[in-house]
Amino acid sequence: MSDTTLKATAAASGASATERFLSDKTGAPARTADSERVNTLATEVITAVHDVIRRHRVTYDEYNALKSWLISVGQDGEWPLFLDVWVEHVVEEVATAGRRGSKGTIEGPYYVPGAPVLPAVTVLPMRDDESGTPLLFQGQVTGVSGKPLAGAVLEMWQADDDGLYAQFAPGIPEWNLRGTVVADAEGRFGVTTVQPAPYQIPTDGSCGSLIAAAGWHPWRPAHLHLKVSAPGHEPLMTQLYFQGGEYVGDDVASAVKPELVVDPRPAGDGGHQVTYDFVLDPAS
Ligand code: MBD
Ligand code: FE
Repeated sequence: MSDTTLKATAAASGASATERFLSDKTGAPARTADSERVNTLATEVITAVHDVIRRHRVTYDEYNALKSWLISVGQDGEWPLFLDVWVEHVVEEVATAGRRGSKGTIEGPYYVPGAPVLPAVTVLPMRDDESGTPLLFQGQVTGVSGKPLAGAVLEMWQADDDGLYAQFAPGIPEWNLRGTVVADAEGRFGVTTVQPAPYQIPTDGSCGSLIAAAGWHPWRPAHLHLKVSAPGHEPLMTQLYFQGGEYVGDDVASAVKPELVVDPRPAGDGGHQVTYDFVLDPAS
């Protein structure tokens, strides 16, 4: 990207991600937790922090650096980013441990409900001059018995060829590379899109400064996000990655699983093509 004014700054994408989380009912804080549960979890987290301080003889300078960093995470709006990158994958692991259908993975901070509704064979909304390798992504949604699921819906969202997400980076049409695809009566779909680029955590905010200070890297491998649902079934939150792509083996968000890595083949028109089927568990 040549025009640096079009870069997604930490403060801009963080503010959007925070706003999105707060306005999404499914993201609202659980109000049902009983005090015994809160007591257990809060006590164990705080005790784990005490253990680290004792084990590493944490100094007042380090304590104050932590305090100012935590304040800046909130000021930058980067709590959704921080939590989804470094914590969510374990929550997802615990939440889906009993599943028999397709593996899922984390949602991340950039899902937006209500993307344009599209037919089973479709093109994701994109700019006339959208850059990137064209990708035909097709497959079928079934239950664990193999029964095709009529009425399956695939919500898709992804970064563009610059690694940027519509609604979280400036200058991109609202629903670019976002859609709600309604599969056909056999649960089949065929979506034309472009291959996304790897995603870089903003380097100018508090998550970026943690990454730099710790000597980590800020990258997620290129990925497609999907939320697949069908009546009477557990929704599947997942992502697909590309075989041989950068950072597939070293995702900053620890969200890659072997079952989620696809290997698109040349489609003949200069684009690529991949088939991936989704198996949904029955609603619990
Ligand atoms: C992303 O695009 C993403 O998917 C996650 C989990 C975290 C940050 C950016
Ligand atoms: Fe993402």
